[in-house]
Amino acid sequence: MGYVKERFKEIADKHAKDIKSLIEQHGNKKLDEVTIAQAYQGMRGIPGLITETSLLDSNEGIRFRGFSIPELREKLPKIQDGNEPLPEGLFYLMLIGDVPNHEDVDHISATWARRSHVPNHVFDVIEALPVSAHPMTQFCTAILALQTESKFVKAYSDGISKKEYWDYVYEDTMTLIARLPRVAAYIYRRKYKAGEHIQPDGMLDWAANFAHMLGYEDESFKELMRLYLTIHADHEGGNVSAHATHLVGSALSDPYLSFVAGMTGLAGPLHGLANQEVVRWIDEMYKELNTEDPSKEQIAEYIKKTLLQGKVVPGYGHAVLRKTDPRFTAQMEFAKRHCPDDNMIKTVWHVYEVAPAILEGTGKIKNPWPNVDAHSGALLKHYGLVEEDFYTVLFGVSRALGVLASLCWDRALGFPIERPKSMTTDWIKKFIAKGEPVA
Ligand code: HAX
Repeated sequence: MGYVKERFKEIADKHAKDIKSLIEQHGNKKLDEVTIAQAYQGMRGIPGLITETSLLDSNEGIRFRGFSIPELREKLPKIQDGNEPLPEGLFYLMLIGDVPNHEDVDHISATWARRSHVPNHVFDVIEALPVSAHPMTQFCTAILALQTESKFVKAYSDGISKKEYWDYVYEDTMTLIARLPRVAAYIYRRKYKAGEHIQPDGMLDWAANFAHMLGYEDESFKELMRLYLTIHADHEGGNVSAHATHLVGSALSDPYLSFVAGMTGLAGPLHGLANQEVVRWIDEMYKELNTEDPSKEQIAEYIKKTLLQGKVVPGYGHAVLRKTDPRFTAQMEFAKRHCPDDNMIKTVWHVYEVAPAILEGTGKIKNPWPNVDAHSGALLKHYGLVEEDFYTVLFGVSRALGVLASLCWDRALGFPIERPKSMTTDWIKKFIAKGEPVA
């Protein structure tokens, strides 16, 4: 057993004991009341999930194990002379709860490099799809094909004890994360680079190797990938990709099956597909206005037109956040340092100057500020990764870190199958009439 795994087990056992006594002493204490509106409107704000890896504050944004994104950029290990955190370090932090040192990060990097070999049948499965299939469809299919390697499935059918579930979920997690960049890069090169694939470079860190396999050797693009794969990793437990992974995992579906559920959710335009939609929206604006340098007035008119057409302005709004997403700000800072003169990036900043007031003016949009997806596409375009259909796959590779670290915790803590109560509208009406729950 690697020492990170041993450390995880030790911490998880202690935490499980804490939770047991917490439930014994305070299990009947109420967290909140649920309203009828919440039941109908996407369960907003109902505190009903435990996710240890990160916590979202509606004003401050995400904190991973208590650390904000600016703090992570400062504290997590970097490569020599690098400025951006290594995603391996964030994974360690989410799993163990402490900031890792260089040795911890090297240990994870080496484990992932060692396990990164993707079996041939996975490529065959991808090849069986038409090249025109959306990259997220290819990605999800490939994850299912990888599932033949699940150690959890084998151990479960061999009849392991409940106490051992975490062990095999951990093993599957490490192998799956190790293989995702290879699979994602394969899909990219297949779809957009005539199938000219690039072999992995085992000397590089996880993010840099991913950039290399995609075909981007620019050092600052590798830095962008380290930042990108860190900041997209987790956003507490209620978002669609995290919640879906957790829910499916609660049925003891293995990490591959659980993660693919998260990814099919991430592929929705109100969630992870928004990064693709932002770039398309800007491109359409350029085309319609016949300029790639629209004024703020022109952008404002275009936003109003989008709203009048009954469409969403992609990259703006959030179910929980009520201020500018710090993940947007981190990308803006990166762009200011590396590519402040890029045209589309300047448009993103101009949209940021005018959109919030217009969105707020509608009186119904609860958060008029940009989310993570408002910025990422323009940065990727700057480095030549112009194929926006692929952006959600990048998001998915990153999201694996958070949702799979959480899945390890779910099994280590012995969380049961998830099964909230649902009602019919008829039940709700009877409840309103009687003022108390009805049979
Ligand atoms: N443009 C236009 N209308 C918007 C809007 C936007 N950016 N954001 C919210 N609204 C609308 C909603 O559609 C809703 O309209 P109806 O009452 O007519 O149905 C109303 O404002 C109230 O919505 P809300 O309570 O403010 O927002 P929700 O919690 O329901 O939805 C969303 C949150 C992120 C889905 C929403 O803001 C949205 O659709 N944004 C655009 C798509 C986007 O950027 N998604 C990515 C979010 C971040 C993420 O998960 N990344 O992966």
